Formats: sequence, structure tokens, C-alpha cells
Amino acid sequence: MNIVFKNDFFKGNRQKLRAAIGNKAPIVITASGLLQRGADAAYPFHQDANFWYLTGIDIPDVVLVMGSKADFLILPKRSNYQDIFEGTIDQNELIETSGVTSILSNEVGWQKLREDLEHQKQVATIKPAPIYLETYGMFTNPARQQLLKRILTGNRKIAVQDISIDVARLRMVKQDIEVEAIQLAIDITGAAINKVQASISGLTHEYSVEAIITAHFLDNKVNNAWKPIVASGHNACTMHYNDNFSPLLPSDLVMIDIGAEVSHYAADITRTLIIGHKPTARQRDVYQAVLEVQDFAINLQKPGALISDNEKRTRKFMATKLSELGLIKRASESEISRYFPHATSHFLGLEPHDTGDYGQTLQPGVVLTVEPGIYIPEENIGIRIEDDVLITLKGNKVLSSNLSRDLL
Ligand SMILES: [Mn+2]
Repeated sequence: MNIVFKNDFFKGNRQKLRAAIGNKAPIVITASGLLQRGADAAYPFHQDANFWYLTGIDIPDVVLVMGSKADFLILPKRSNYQDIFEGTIDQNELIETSGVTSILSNEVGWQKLREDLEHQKQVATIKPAPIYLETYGMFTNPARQQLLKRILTGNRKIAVQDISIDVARLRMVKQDIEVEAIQLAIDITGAAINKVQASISGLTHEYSVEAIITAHFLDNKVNNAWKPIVASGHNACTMHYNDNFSPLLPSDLVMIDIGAEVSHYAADITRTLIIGHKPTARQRDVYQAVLEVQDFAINLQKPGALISDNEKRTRKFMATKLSELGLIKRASESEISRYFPHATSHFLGLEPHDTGDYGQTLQPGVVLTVEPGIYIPEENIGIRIEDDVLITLKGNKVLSSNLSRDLL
């Protein structure tokens, strides 16, 4: 299942971006490139979300130029090997998808761009990420770095304007069709969780849950937006656990954090289920606490509110719950984060952790998650409940409200 994005959407996004940056500097944006996994194998290609948002194109290494006179796309250099093994690029399809009518070869396109840049004082692009991100321990895609290098080779003196925040602010406020795609992703994700819930007592391993989810997504012709997190018992206390090889033990809880991806837009939902038995009183109490924190946090999401203020208030409320559960004595951040180590909310859209401006107040059209959790490794309890919330004119709408939050 998918939602068709016509080229009006991408044209509109380009116009909005032009208006937002407030000058006429050429805007040059690159697609992601393929990354080598080993020998002649690449990691699965994932398009740069900003590039997709402005063009709808899913091909590596294409460059979008919103020039001082006209917009055009520059095709990547292609080898015979690529043409034979991956097929040729259909230029008419690129025009139809993006609404950009001028498609140029690598050589002609770059010559045209260089000639334009020679007469410009400024060029706008999305800043390259650092080569390595220390916090996450990962290398970044070098496509933007390469693009910038090539731009500067043509004109060493040109000033580079980083428009990351402008694109982020546009992407943060969803248009109706984007909400439609997210809603469909949520509905498919919810149905997958219901399937798991219905058969959980007969399942033996975490991967049995993953298999049901993935089969349901494929039946609907969509993919996982990330490898499902199916974390039972103690595993649920490791935030990004997704080995999914542990057995499901009766009377353990299992946390399922998944999302389907529909037409590039992700859902992000977490439910925590009990395996095989009735929950213990303690499991029920912790679950109830997370539910109450989630209700509290959802009520805070409305136009004019700041995510950071909502976070502070939610953590304060969480502290009272953690103290009622006998887990903490003082409401200090270090005590709270022992049992609730992550943030309550993030933006949701083209990326599960979507881009946006966390410094701006919430406004209608913003979609974000609300996902408090309590993790107690010493008791084999990890509980998170996550729903997806759309900010509306008057408050918010929980897009995943059809999916039950009952433990049993
Ligand atoms: Mn999430």
C-alpha cells in the first residue's frame, strides 16, 4: 500500500524552500550515494530525506540545482556495469516524478552549474555531516562532502550558506498528504501488533514476533522502517536491542518497538505485552505508571508548547511515579534517568527520528511521538508505550489511538 505523491508536492516544497531562505543564491542539494558493504556489494540504498522531499527521486548521486535562472537535475556518471546490472535511468520518469523539466548529463550539468557559480557570491546547500559521529559511533554518507568539494573547486571564493535548518523547519510541519502517509503506516503497524497480541501465547522466540510483523508488512507491500525491536524480559532494558534471538519466557514482558514505512514515511509505535500468563501485581503497577505518564505527556502537546518544557514537566511527573514505585527517593535528573534514560518525544516523518527545529514551539501539522518508559533491569522489567501524535489547531490528535494500550 502506498500514497502517491504527485510532483506538485515536490514543486511546492522547492518553492517554499526558495521563499524561506530569502535570497536568490543557487541552491544545490545532492542525493545520498551507495555505500560499499564489501567487494561488489552495497548496503541497501536509502535516499537522503531532504533530497527526496525536494524531488521525489530515489536514485543515488543525482544533484538538484535550483539555479538563478532555472531548476535542473544533474545525473550521476554511470558505468556500463551499472546500466547492465541495475538498468538505465529513465529520464522521462525523473521529469514526471520531480516536476523538474531539465535533466542534464553529469558533464553538461556540472559545466552549466560551474558557469553559474562563477558569477555568484553565494551558494546554498545542506551542510555536510562530519565524517564520523562520535556519539553514535558511525561513519556518515560522504555525498554532501563530495558535493561541497566539487562546488568549491569551481569557485574557491564562493560563500556557502547552510540551509539545513530551513529544510528542517519545512519538513517539521506536515502537509495533509504527509499525514495521510504517516496514518497509513500507523494503521498497518497497529494491525501487525494486534496480530502479535492474538498469537503471543503460542510464540517461542522474539524472532517469531519479528516474523509475524515483517510478514504483515510485506503482505501490505511495505517494509520495516527499521529492524523491529522485540525485547523480552531483561533485553527490554537495552534501548536499541534487536538481536531478537532470545526465547519468550512465560510471565516475562515483551516490548515491541516497530514502524512500517509507507511512501517514505514512518510510523513509530511501541507496545509492551505479557507472555503467556497474567501479569504480576508489580508488572501491572509499573505498566500503569507508564500509562499515566504517557497520558500526562500527551496532554501537554499543543500549539505554542515547547518540547523542552513538555519534557521537563513529564520528567517531574515521572519522578512522582518512580517514587510511588519505590524506585527513587529524590526527584533529581540522575535518579530519574536511571529508570527513564531517554527523551519522551521526537519528531516523526521521513525519518523515524525526524528532523525539525526543537527550539520552535509546536504548531499544527507537527507529528511527534510520546513514549515514556520505565526500565528496571534488576526486576527484568522494561516497559515503554509509544504513540504518534499530530498537533492540531486546538490541541492534538493521537494518530495511533485505535491501538489498545491494555496490558491484558
Ligand atoms: Mn520512537
